Amino acid sequence: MRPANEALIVIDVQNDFCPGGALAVPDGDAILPRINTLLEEFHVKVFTQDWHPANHSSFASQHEGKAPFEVVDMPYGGQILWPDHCIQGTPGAAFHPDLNTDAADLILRKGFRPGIDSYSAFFENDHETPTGLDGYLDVRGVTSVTLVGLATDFCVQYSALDAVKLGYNVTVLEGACRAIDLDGSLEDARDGMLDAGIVLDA
Ligand code: VGL
Ligand code: ZN
Repeated sequence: MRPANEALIVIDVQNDFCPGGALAVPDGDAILPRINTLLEEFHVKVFTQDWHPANHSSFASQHEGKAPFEVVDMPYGGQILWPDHCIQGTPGAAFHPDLNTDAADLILRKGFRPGIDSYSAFFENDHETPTGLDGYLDVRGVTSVTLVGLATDFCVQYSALDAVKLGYNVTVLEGACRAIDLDGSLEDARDGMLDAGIVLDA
C-alpha cells in the first residue's frame, strides 16, 4: 500500500469517453485493468464524473451554426464546443462497467452548471469556482495526488495543473490515461505539465 497521504484521482472513466461513446477517446477503455489494480494500492480514492445538463453551454448543439470542436468566447475565456456528452442520468454518463466503482471513497461530479464547463477536478473553467475537492483532500491529510483517466489533454491535464497550484505533489501515470489529441493538444499538455513540475510516469 501507498502512504496514507497519497490519493488516486480517477478522471472521467465514463461510457461517453470510451469507444462507442459520444466523445470517444481512442482506446479509452484500454486503461481499465491498470486503474483497477491501482485502486488496490491507495488509501484515498476519488473518482470524477463529468455530469452535464442536456442544455450545457459546452455543447455545440446549444450554439446556433456551430459545430463540435469549434471554439467560442465565453465570459470565462475560450471554450471548445463538444458533441453532447455525459448528460446527467444517461448511460453515456455512467462509469464504464468494468471500472471498480465500489472502490471509490468519493465520487465528485463536475460540469453541472449550464453556463460553465469544468475540466478540472478542482476548479471550473473560470479557474475560480471551486468544486470542493481541495477541502476534501486537505481534511483527509492528502499531500500527493496521482492522476489517471480521460482525457490526458483535457480533464487530466487541467486537474493536474490545478493540483500543483494548490500545493500538491502531482504525478500523472500516462499509461493509465488516453488523450483526445486535437491539433497537437497532447504534446502541448505534456509540455505544460512538465513545465509545471508534474511528474509524468508510465
Ligand atoms: C472532457 C471534454 C469535455 C474530459 C470532458 O473528461 O477530458 N473533455 N468534457
Ligand atoms: Zn464534458
